[in-house]
Amino acid sequence: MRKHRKVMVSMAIAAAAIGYRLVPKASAEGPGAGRTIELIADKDNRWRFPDGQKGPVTLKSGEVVKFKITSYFGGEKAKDGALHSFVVRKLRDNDPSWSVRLKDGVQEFTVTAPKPGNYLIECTVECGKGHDDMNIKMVVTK
Ligand SMILES: [Cu+2]
Repeated sequence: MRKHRKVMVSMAIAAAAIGYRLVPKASAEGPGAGRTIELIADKDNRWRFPDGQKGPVTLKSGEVVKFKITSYFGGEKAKDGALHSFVVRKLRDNDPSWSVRLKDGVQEFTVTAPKPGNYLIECTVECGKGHDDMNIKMVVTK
C-alpha cells in the first residue's frame, strides 16, 4: 500500500512539473496580460467609453483583450436578469465569447480579436427606448 501511494505521489509531481513547463512564461503584468477596454452599456441604452466617446472600438487582429463593461438598467430587462448584451453577430457562431449577457454592474471577459475588418457590437436584449440603435462599431486592423 505504501509503495503504491509513493508511486502515485511521484506521478503527481511529474505531471505537475510537465504542466508547469507548458504554461507560458508570465510577463511582468501577469499571465496573458493584454489591454483592457472599458465600455459602458448606459441607462439611455447606448454604448459609450468612460470618457463619453461613442467609438469605434479598435483592435489588432489576434490580440487578446479584456472587456470590462459596466451595465446600467435602461428600462427593461430580460427574464434571466440581463440588462443588455454584448454581441457581434458575425463572430458569435464560431466563437461564443463574442456573445455575453450583461447583468447589472461590472462584468469582465476576454476575447481574441478576429481577422481584420469592420464589425458591429450590438445589444440583443430588449433593454428599452433606443434599443434598436444600441450598437458600436468595432474595427479590427492587421
Ligand atoms: Cu438593448
